[in-house]
Amino acid sequence: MMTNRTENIFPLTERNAWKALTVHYEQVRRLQLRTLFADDPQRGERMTAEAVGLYLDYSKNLVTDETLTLLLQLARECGLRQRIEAMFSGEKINITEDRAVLHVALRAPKEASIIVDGVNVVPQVHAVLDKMAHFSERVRSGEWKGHTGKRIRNVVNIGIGGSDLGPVMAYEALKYYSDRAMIFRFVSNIDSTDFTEAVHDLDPAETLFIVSSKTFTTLETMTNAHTAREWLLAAFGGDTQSIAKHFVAVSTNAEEVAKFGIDTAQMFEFWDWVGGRYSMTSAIGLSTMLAIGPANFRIMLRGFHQMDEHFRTAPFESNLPVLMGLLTLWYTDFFGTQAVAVLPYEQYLKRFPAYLQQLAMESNGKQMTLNGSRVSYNTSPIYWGEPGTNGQHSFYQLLHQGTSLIPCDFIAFIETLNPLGRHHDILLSNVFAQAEALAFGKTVEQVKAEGTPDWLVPHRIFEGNRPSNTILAERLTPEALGKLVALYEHSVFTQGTIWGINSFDQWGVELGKVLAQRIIPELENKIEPALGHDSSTNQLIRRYRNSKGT
Ligand code: G6Q
Repeated sequence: MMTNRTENIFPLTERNAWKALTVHYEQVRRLQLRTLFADDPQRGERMTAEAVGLYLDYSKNLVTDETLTLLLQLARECGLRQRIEAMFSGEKINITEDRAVLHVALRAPKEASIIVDGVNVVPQVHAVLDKMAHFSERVRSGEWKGHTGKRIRNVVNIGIGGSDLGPVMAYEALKYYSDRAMIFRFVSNIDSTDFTEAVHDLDPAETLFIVSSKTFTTLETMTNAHTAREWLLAAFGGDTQSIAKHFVAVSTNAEEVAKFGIDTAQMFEFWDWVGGRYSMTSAIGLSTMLAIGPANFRIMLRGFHQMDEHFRTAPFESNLPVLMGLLTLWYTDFFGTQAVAVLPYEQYLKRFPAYLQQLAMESNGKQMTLNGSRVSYNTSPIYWGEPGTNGQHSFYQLLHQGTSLIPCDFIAFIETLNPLGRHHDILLSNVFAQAEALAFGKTVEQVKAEGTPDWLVPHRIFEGNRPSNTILAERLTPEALGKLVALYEHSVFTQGTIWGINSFDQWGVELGKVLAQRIIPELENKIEPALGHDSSTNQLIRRYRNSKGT
């Protein structure tokens, strides 16, 4: 039985730095970026930080040196340093699930030692990585054959949430490095369209399914996995021998894997101290490894590890995840902003915002502190975005002239992987221009000077003063992707630590799942069920039953 593990956290709003920030906010809230830049010509060079090959320009934020000093003081008062150590050393900081939080162990070098419940987990991590590498090589080389002797050309990952978003994002992000002779698909949704479309043009004899599920009990994943099993068996006249050649599992639950009919020798293991949304560097990354090969996968892990070490050891003043986390907190809690736009100017990162949605919002979308009392301040903002320049032609209107203040993270790479004429210069000129336009806008005088008629002037003003970070890296490599993901993981950790919440549970997704289980038989029963929901839910159920003619 779990003991009472609430933690005694000193109230955030009682911290000296928080109180000082409250006063300070009143003094600086009307500051203009135009003035800040005019008063300090070095600002754009000074307010930058660079580590492990990532360059962060945070000068276009609504902060002064004093703001940063107070935010950094807040991080110290909240014990961020100790919390980082607690995470890295395997303490059970996920108190509501009584678990360690050790995604950093997944990318630790072989010689490292991280102890959980008296056991060094690093050798286990490397043993699974080796097993994944061996398997990936066999599939990629064609040595691993399907049931009829054909080589595997298609890989379908079946998983959802943390067992899907990381693999999809990483596959898209690293497509340039992937084996183009192979097809990768990702099935997550319980909506049958997802599975149907994913396999409609695939030959079962050439298709490998990876059933990725930490628990191996998730309704969507198990339903899709059973459908996949039927699809395969239908192609092979019901011969269950075929399953061994076409199904592997990634899970922590060997018992359920065996029950499903997958030999546990074909199971790639991970552990309860890996949270779903932090699992892309575990065996959940098997599809990534199959796509880009074991060597590139290890390079990606190296990138993660470099950022992990930076986060753990760099002084907070120059610590990229700490700075980004604190800036997000500054806007969320003092300016009352509710969103962060993540805008990668890199087509391969098109699923990165979706990945961050889960990472940030499932981690910090909480209202209870670690000691079980309700917070009196805002926690996670909404993370969202689209790759540039597409977003510019749709929602950027609101970023520039809307009534909401939305801090933006621009992400760009100096070199493109696909040089084509002037494309990359134009792309990069756009990212720099957007950050400039948001920060400095366009004044009445400027608009008038263009000869704009008076009545049109108000519509064409850009008030500016809209904050952004710009993150620049050299080139989108597996290593750079690792650094970028770890940057956000640790920024989210920084925010959650200061808010005093548990960033590693997700009880908020439970209620809907339970209610759906109750409704399923009410939709399927041949006999009209007695419905005990509210009148709206009852009516929706009746309407569906009547229409489908149950
Ligand atoms: C992530 C969440 C959640 C989880 C899915 C899939 O942090 O825990 O998104 O990854 O619910 O769970 P399984 O891997 O157990 O199927």
